[in-house]
Amino acid sequence: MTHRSVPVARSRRLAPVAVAALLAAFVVPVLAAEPANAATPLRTLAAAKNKFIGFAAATGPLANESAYRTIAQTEFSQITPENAMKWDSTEPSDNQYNFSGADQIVTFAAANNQVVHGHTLVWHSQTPSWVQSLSASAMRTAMNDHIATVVGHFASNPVVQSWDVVNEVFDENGGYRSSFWYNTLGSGFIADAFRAARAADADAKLCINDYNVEGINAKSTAMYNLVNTLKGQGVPIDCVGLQTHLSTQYGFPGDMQQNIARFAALGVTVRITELDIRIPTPRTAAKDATQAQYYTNVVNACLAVSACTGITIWGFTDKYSWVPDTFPSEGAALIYDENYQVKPSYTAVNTALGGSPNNDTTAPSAPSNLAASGTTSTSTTLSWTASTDNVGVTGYDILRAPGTSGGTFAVVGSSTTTSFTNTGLTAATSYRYQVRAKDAAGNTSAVSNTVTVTTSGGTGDTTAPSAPSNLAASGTTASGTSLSWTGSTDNVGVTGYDILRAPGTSGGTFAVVGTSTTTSYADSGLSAATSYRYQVRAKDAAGNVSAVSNTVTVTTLSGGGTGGCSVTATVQTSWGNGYVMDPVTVKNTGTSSITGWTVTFTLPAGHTISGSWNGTVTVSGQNVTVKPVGWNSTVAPGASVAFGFQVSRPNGDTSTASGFACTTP
Ligand code: G2I
Repeated sequence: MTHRSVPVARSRRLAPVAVAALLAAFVVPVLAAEPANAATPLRTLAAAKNKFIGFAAATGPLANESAYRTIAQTEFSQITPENAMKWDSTEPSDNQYNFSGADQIVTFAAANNQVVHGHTLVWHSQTPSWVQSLSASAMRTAMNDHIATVVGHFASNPVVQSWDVVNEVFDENGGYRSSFWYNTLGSGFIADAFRAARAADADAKLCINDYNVEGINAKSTAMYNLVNTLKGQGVPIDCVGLQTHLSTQYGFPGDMQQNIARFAALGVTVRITELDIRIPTPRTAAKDATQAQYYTNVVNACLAVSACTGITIWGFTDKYSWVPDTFPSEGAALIYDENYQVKPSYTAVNTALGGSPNNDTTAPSAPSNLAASGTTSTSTTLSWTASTDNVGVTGYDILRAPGTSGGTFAVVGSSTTTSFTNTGLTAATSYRYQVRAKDAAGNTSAVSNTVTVTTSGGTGDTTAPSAPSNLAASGTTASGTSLSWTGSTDNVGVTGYDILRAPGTSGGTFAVVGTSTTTSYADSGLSAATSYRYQVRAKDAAGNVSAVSNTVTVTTLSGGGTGGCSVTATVQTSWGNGYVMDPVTVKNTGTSSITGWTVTFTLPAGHTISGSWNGTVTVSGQNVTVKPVGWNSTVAPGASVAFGFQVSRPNGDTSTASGFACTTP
């Protein structure tokens, strides 16, 4: 059977559904025609745009959780096995194949009219050690056998339509990754793998897949050049996968659409293969909004180029995501939360695909079990059981009325979690609280039960806060340092911290040098190349003072020397009408740390910058100025940081940017 038969089979299966929907429109009274849940499934919207929308499936929840299965089949038209088709799953020992997880996913997809993208045949990760230590000829044989058997297992199944043949073969600078594949077989393993996959399945679409290749940069340009070369050599390569593991802290790759378009111009299709957008946890409404905008941008970039065939989200629920395991303080990268409730990022994807989930008029359920705890003379902490909603709860209003009866409830705060601490209360006073939920469309729920709180007397407290702990220093310069610590707890609430400092590494006296109402403090005006010791202690409203924290010793950097910098620019790769300069290395040539640097250079006439990374670029005529992006601003004496950029130039012009100079503030 060929893969081409699938769209035919699918449209045959869909036809009766469309007819039923049409009939329903005639028999249902007009006012009730719009269902309460106005969110059209993503797969319906994507199909209307001629794109697939998929997710990476984990075998455990797919087998065991009905909430997971329901979303998987309702919202998505495509599945990529997150781990089940990797080498360590399919061939853990030489010639011992196991397709249990892979078959489970393909069976689920077939039952739900979905297609499967195989991931991944040749990768340096999740490949058993027996493969990694083979000789060159044995490794080549093992690779060809593996591809023939795994691709062959699904070749006659129309559900499995495409494969990631090679995965992550480049390093960040656009060189080949120094993997055991490359180190043993040279770069020829890539073409060999594609030929073996084509031999095993004449119809499957064969892809190369990588991360950090969403925008135009040195790595995506290397991928572009390789695809171009392979096509020229007649190697069977059909598609490029942009993994798209983004983080809101690094900015959105604004040239993503342009990058997709340049691959399309090579005659390959492009897939967004592993989309997730992580944020620093915990979630807030503002971070959710930024993330939603990134999801919108990715969908729009794919919609804008017809050769972009669709988008696979790497999971769909924050309950199962690789992100927190790899980036411990980041996560919440997906479009459903841990409780399978849609997030603003879901609404963003749905809207970008042409849906109108915000036409929703269904209010969330009322929050329940509102309770107060930890009440002091000035504050109380509320918690409640979450509401549910058809398009997702976006937050809660907290309402308060004075006294134990009468008066009016007014909003005193909001929360995106199911708890809230209300501060600034008056001692020995009663208040009533309620909460209500809101959804993305602005619908508001009924209020929860009412809870009455009476603050404590506010006098006579003699309990000191606990001592602050984990005091640590960071970002030390020649004249300053930043302290942070774990907060204290207290029966009536911590009001602030004293910061104490003693001279030298021992002896002397600790004296208060500042105060903070947060758990951090920046000390400045220090002497260069000098040691200091710090401690912090907590205070409460009644004036009780805690024991001091641990002591941290800080030695400032040597100063008084000269700060200075040099710049060295390298042409990494060039082609007929463009080139990449990377790395452009900025070195601190002075004897003290520098904060900030400015590189200037000149572009020949007709040259324009088409992409850059790790630098903030401003262009005036042919004069270019580059400053740090933030993290690469401070450079220690003798150390270096680097940035890179890509230039478009007239065909046949072989000149490159020149006149590089570096200055420090
Ligand atoms: O790292 C993110 C992705 C980058 N591109 C290639 C993808 O294949 C990769 O996916 C992740 C999976 O999301 C993780 O689930 O690949 C990881 C492995 O490199 C997967 O993690 C593995 C854990 O490392 C194993 O300990 C665990 O047994 O998942 C396995 C199954 O849960």
